[in-house]
Amino acid sequence: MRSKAIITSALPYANGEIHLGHIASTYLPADVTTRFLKLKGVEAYYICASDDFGTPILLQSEKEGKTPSEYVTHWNKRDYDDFTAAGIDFDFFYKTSSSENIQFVQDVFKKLDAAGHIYQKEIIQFYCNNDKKFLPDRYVKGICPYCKAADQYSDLCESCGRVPEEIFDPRCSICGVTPTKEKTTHYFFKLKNFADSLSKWLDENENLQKDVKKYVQNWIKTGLIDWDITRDIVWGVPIPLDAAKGKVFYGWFDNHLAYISTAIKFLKDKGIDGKEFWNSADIYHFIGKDIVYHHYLFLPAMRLGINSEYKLPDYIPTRGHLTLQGKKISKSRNWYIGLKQFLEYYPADYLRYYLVAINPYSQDDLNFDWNEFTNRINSELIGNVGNFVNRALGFTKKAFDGIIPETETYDDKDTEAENRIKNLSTEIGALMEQNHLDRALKKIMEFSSFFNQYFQHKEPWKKGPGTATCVFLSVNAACSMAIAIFPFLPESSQKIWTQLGFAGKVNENKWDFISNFLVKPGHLLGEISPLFVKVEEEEIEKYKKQLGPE
Ligand code: B3M
Ligand code: ZN
Repeated sequence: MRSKAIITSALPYANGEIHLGHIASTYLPADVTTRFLKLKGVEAYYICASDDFGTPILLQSEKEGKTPSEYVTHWNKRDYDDFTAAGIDFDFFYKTSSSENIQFVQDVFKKLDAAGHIYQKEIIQFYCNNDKKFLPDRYVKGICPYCKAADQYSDLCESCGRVPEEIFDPRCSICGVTPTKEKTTHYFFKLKNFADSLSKWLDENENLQKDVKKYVQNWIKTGLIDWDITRDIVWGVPIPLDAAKGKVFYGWFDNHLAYISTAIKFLKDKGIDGKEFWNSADIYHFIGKDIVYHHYLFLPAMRLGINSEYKLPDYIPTRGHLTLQGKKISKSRNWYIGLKQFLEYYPADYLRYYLVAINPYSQDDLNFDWNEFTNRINSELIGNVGNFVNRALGFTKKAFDGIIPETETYDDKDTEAENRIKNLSTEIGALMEQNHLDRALKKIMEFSSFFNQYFQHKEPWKKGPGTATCVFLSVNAACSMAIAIFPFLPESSQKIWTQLGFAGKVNENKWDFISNFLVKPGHLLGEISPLFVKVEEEEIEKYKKQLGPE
């Protein structure tokens, strides 16, 4: 672990609201990790931006009668607000259409070009004589040549999931007219040049997930294809060549460069040399498994192509997709839960708890199930953590006026409890460093469960010998938990911290303080109240019905 880190998560398209699927695979794991690194004393920054360019966005803004720039400004703000409400705490949230990114992308292109990694080629593209424009990607609709589904985009069939080589019965998606085929000159990035260096980088980087590396290596073996990085549309980063007037870069050429340009801009505003920081930091890019190709091949190849002026990522944590009640999330079929909507029902910490708990560090898909959500929140978060903290603090308040007593001698059970606290920071810390956020959270639950039993076993309400020790250790266990759950459940963590009678913010602590017995004899607790409210089954039934038809 380096003393500096930059964490990014896949940039959300400025094209619609954030839903639970987005949160589960990238934003939440990245947020939890950043909060952890900061507690560890790492100078860590979580950087993100809206992904503003591309054909779908241009098309949608045209449909809504807005300029693309108005359109993305709206979604940039809305997405940021929704993230913030979920406790996703970016250090900086910017946009790929920023002047800084445009400049940076153009510079990178010039360097790649000078190094011989770019070439031109004449290609044939659909052209609409009615709208007088080239029709890339979503501008053409037709019949999928594979599954024969009608009304599919030329770059993706939503019915069978394949990318049609050539769509049948093509139509301009704006006016419905059959397009003609015209010649146009496109710029290509020679991805093929990088087969060996990419393969070497994958081999040598121990921090990348093994299973992902394996199939990426396979792609390299089967042969890489050069990348068409041009679009004949008006919305994008202009290609900085006289001969390329009216052409812009394909969105996947500019968007991941915004990881760097956004970080540099943020650091510059803080008076920090961005390049130096980047190159001495651990670089994390959190992604979902559908964009492995772009992040394990295209992104590193482009960085290699400019002589690793900005170093390649150290970690690309890749997770699976979220399904909803066992079915694929689909916005068009209304089978999704918007983040904003969810947060009107339940606190962000409930969502964060559940989505981390079911989310392993792997590419396996995970499933959001309303009943499971209810059970886990009620029995684990409330029945275990909420119950223990409330019991330990509540009892101390009642029996000792909230003042922590001096300890007496320790019996075996007390010593075991003491050791649990001593070991907690290293135990969970190790799992967090290995990206196993779900296992780390589970360890905290086991810790809480142990202390519930310990408290029950000690029966302090009988006021027998050992009561003071039990109270001292239990309150300190609650304190350890307050810090340990901060990356996962920041709001609840702060509540415990305040109830413990501490002023200030819980994240002013260091991670190691989890094991430091911060609550001393003589300390006075704050006001105690229940941390959580139960999830009611009737409500859940109501929310289930709000999903689209099954
Ligand atoms: N905007 C969203 C996606 O495909 C896309 C990610 C860009 S990351 C540089 O998930
Ligand atoms: Zn047309």
